[in-house]
Amino acid sequence: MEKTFVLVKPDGVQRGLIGEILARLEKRGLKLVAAKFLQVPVSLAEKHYTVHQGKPFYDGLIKYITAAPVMAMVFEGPFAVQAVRQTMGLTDPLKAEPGTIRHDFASRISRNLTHASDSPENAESEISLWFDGSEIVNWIKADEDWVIGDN
Ligand code: FUP
Repeated sequence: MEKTFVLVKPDGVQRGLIGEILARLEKRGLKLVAAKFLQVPVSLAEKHYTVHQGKPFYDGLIKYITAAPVMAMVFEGPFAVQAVRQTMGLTDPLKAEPGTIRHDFASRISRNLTHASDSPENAESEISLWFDGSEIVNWIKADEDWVIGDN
């Protein structure tokens, strides 16, 4: 089953939106398989955002993501990467569709509340960057067949 990495960024934590964001993903039928609350060290932030190194917004991005605690999570489900990205909405909240988290709670790209992996390959590398294998919990959710079952 596909896994994806999700961060509630410092603005989401400071604004008390961890529960709201988690609830939307849970209600969508995604299964939480790992979670931790942490203050991100600069070294981890730099590894996570290595593709953006050298871009004009890079220094500000590192400052933002390390400024206050984040909630890091792994969700699992069929097409989890696509499903989570859809629930988050486009990176720029002004372009995100109504009903998405970024549309409903944000208005600036620099304070867009969440991160979610953009491909299954990046999900795998982000999950192993942020979590030890032993922190991923393999469990069966009671309603699984009714939410994601095949016919
Ligand atoms: P996403 O895949 O949605 O995490 O978005 P990107 O990897 O394109 O960008 C990562 C983060 O950089 C965004 F969440 C916000 C920030 N960013 C800016 O601040 N300005 C930009 O022009 C692009 C991205």
